[in-house]
Amino acid sequence: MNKNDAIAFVEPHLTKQRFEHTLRVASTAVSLAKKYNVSPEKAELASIFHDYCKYRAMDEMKRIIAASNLPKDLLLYHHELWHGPVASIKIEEEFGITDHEVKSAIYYHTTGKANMSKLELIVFIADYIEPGRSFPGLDKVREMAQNDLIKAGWMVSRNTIKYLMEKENRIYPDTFHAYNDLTRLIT
Ligand code: DGI
Ligand code: FE
Ligand code: FE
Ligand code: FE
Repeated sequence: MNKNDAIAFVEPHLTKQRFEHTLRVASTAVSLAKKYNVSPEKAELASIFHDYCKYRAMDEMKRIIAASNLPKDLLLYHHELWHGPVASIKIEEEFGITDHEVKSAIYYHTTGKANMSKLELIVFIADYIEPGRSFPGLDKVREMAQNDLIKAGWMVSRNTIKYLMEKENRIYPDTFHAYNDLTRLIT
């Protein structure tokens, strides 16, 4: 699928702000992809669709999780964790996107996971550092993303867990698996 078609499919499902976030994630991911020898086309496609299901009704997402081979334990955690896995299913059903690397980068963009590919890391990081985001410590992650993809991914993972613990939120196992695996790789 080409970029313009993908954008046209996604835009009506998002708010203006979320759509603009999506375009910024895509350009951030493409530039990281070029830097780290990953397919820029795959990085762009995954980024354009990463938040495709962000605003689906909770009932619809629940139904898709129940009826597909997605892990049922997702339903025991916050619904914010559902939109990536659900999008990975929907884009194949609706648009025939079967590329496993692209689908997986979309699937895991919120939590990460153990053994992330470069493409998965790029979408995970680009979602966090795109130029519209601002929070303390972000510039350090932006700088690291230019030097070391693994270390930058580790920083995203660590910051996310710190933030969730500060808010006393529950943390999905894949979120910890990402952190543990990346910590192993950087030490
Ligand atoms: O969709 P975006 O806002 O662009 O970003 P995202 O999909 O990466 O993250 C959405 C939210 O999910 C973000 O506030 C962090 C949160 N999150 C990530 N891992 C976990 C989590 N929330 C809970 N409750 N548990 C997690 O393990
Ligand atoms: Fe998201
Ligand atoms: Fe994210
Ligand atoms: Fe996003």
